[in-house]
Amino acid sequence: MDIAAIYHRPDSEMAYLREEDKFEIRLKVKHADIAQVELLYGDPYGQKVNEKDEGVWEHETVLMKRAFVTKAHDYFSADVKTPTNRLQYAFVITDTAGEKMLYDDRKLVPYTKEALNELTCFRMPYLHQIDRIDPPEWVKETVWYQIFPERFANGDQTNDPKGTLPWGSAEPTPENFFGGDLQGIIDHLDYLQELGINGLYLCPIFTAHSNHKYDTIDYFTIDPAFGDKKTFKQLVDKAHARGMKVMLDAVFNHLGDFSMQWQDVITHGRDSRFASWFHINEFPVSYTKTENDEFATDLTYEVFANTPHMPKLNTASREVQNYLHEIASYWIKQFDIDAWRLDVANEVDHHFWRHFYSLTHFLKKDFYVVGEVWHNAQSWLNQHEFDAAMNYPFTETLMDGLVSQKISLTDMASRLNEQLMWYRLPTDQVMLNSLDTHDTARLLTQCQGESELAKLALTALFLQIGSPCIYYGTEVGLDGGNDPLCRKCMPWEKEEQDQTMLVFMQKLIALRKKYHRLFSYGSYTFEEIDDVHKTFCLKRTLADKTLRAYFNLGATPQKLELTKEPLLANNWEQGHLQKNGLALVLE
Ligand code: ARE
Ligand code: CA
Repeated sequence: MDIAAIYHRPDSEMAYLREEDKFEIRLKVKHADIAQVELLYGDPYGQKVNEKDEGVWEHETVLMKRAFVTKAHDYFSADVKTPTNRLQYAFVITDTAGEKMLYDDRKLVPYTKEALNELTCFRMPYLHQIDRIDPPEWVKETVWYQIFPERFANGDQTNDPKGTLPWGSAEPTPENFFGGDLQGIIDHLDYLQELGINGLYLCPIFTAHSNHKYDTIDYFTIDPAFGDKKTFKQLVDKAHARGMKVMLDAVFNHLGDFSMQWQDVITHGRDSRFASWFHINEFPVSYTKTENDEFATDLTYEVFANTPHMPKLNTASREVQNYLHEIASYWIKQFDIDAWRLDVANEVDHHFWRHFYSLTHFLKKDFYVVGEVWHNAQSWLNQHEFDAAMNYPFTETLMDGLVSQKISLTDMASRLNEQLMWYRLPTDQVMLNSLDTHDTARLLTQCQGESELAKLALTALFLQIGSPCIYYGTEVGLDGGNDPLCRKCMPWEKEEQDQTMLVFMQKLIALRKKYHRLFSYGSYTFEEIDDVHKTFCLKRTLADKTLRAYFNLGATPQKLELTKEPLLANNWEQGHLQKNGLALVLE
């Protein structure tokens, strides 16, 4: 037995209240090393089984199931119910050679009667419902649509900024404007409803200098180029009337340099009443320009990345906290928004987010907070700071396996399983899963223009545990390279749209919404991975429903006998999956 690989940690994603009365325990071991794991569990105040106070304390025993497998590790899991809310437990581990060990809070030792009598169990002293990670249920049924407001639709030419270009008339640049606005979104809510969308994720809409609005000037007003509060109220009300939730983008890591606060710092230096709002190392604030406007050197103050236009906010300052709390509350109380996406969330302090989380959830119990974190987000998701994260590790793993194919399908499966083990299941179920966003090259461009391949990747996205998010235009075959080229104007002329892709997306979204419980709660298993022919099957099972998705990313047609007509298919003919073939079957 590889004892170095045996790992458990209480009060984490390895031991947590998954539902009110279901406690999940996980154990991590070396892949294929362990034959079985028995979990001993019971009430820490349970009695010894005989009056001489010897022998084992009274406990239950359950066989753990091998829930997830990666190249390096297997994860065993079991659900336990305890009559009291107090819990202690230990593991009896038998490896494939029959070696039997006892693993508890203090030690990993050979299994003997004496060792059993000397158990010092792992403890979950008291299970409090208020501590349970319990994200909003509605997110599990949501299919998100991410909108970059400047480029979705120009519904009101009277608010177009100076120099606005005709819609779609030029490649997007960091500077140009095409007049997109909130009215344009309102005008296309029917289109989005027909697509099946029930969650709108808007990139920033507050007054700011740039076309992306991440350089905020005033968080309390809608950017005049996007409209006004009346239009925004209309948008939210009409979206809600259609059963669509609305998520806004909270840019709290930094302010824009045209903001009143930063202008005051430039004018008054250290005497500014806002000097403590920022991270200023030296007065007067200054920097050295380079040929790239986003990249300054010799900055005397901290910024986002290297851009002098985004001075970093000091969120440890009580004044800044009150200011940002007021903003967060304002848009919930006055406009009834349903969620905040947190920009550069990983660079703002935990103290601030913990208070932000309790404030937003105090105002709206089923509010959804998702942090932009491009890496493992355990330290924010392991406690009440965010409900979820933008799941870029998932994005990059799926794209590396299915699109660039720079990793094998076996490696992709292994990494996806590992990532599901990073968090509690309720957190996995509400992760914001995308294939592309306004910060990455578009899916179709990453697929080298192969819409058939894009469909396979989108199907895998929708099969995943977690809330799928489509970046605007994906459904009609919009392409585009890295930022800013991934922010083209949405094509609204039918002849500019890939109608086959649109029909496929409508079917895929409908399928996701129809079987949302299976996609959220069903088991998740990769079957028949063949790295040579580049085929695999992903199985989702819940109760008596099993959904199997067969993929063929290879060039050679693969024979596939199906007992039923597929719910969704692509390049599947006469019992063969052609190149970029897909068949999704419900058994
Ligand atoms: C400009 C340039 C970009 C350049 C960027 C960063 O145009 O080419 O990559 O600067 O130097 C907004 C605008 C961007 C603008 C930026 C700065 O939308 O067009 O980009 O302001 O002026 C990291 C952060 C992540 C951040 C991305 C951009 O971790 O939080 O960089 N994303 C948010 C928003 C952006 C927004 C900002 C932050 C600023 O979503 O739209 O940018 O408010 C790796 C790393 C990630 C890194 C990622 C992308 O994967 O792991 O940490 O994200 O690359 O660079
Ligand atoms: Ca406009």
